Amino acid sequence: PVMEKINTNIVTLTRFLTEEQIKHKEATGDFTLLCHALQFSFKSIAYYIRRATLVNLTGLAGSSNTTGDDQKKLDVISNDLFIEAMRSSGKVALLVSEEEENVIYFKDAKNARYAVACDPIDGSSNLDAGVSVGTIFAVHKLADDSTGAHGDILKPGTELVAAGFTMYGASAQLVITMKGGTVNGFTLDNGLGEFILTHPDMRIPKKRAIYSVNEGNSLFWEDNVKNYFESLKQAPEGGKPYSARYIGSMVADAYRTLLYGGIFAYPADKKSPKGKLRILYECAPMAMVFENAGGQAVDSNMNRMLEVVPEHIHDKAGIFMGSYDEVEKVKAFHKK
Ligand code: AHM
Ligand code: MG
Repeated sequence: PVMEKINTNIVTLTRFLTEEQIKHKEATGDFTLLCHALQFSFKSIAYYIRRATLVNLTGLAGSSNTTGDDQKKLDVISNDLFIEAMRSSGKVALLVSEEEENVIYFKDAKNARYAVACDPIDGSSNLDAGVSVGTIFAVHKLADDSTGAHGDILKPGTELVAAGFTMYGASAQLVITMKGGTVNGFTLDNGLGEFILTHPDMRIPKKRAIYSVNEGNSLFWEDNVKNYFESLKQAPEGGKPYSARYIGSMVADAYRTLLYGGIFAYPADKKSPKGKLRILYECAPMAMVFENAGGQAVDSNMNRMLEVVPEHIHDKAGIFMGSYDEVEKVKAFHKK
């Protein structure tokens, strides 16, 4: 009989984090603990999303179910789960969430050295249709003399110590990168309850004929943006024009772009002169992932996305990110 070959030497996220910590002699273990708290929040959000339709979690918060209990929309639950995980880790001094107007300060976390920004459920307009959504996160270190202040999070992406995102799709995927490091992809094995390293050292293909943008906004695009996307639809001699792929969840469009290559964009336009996506917990962490995987990310002014500094925590930017060569093409069109 043919026996299934079982890999007994799997690298779980827990093992990966432990090995990373050992590599850094100066590490105190605080960052590892913070990552464990992140890991737990991803697992629990993934769990609730899987059960969403079954336990009546879809729909709007604030409405009541048949027994009169308040229903909690997944957005709210995920935000609460994330905040609680960060608070209870004791390692986070402050948190910015897309779902919270103001910065949350964890005053009880006395020796906390980190500041975190997150979008607990990105792509939530897709939730009720069961289309992939995910969590985006970005981790900064506090300034040496700081106990946690606004300025610890209003920093450029170049200062990030770690960033990444999850995508809750056919399986839950986690993509994570650390400062100056590689990009690693994990898949949640539901049976084991562990994230398994399935995509070590992810590298984005140098180019690929796929573009991902909400073309419904093209009426409002500036000419250079229009011209760039129009150029992708011109078939070269004997060749094919680009394929269009747009899910409308940044995490899912980004994950595909990371694996297959191509371009993802949400440009600033005449209707939204500052773009739609948020710098701290959407643009910067994605830019860090894409750069560390060998790709590029720029804003609508063609500035390196990681160097953009927000003035306010929920500030937005236009974004183009993807394969190295594709972003070069975008830049060339903006010089014309
Ligand atoms: P959200 O954080 O409220 O879910 O909004 C962000 C989402 C991104 O995931 C996605 O790239 C974009 O909004 C889609 O916007 P649009 O529907 O305008 O194409
Ligand atoms: Mg979002």
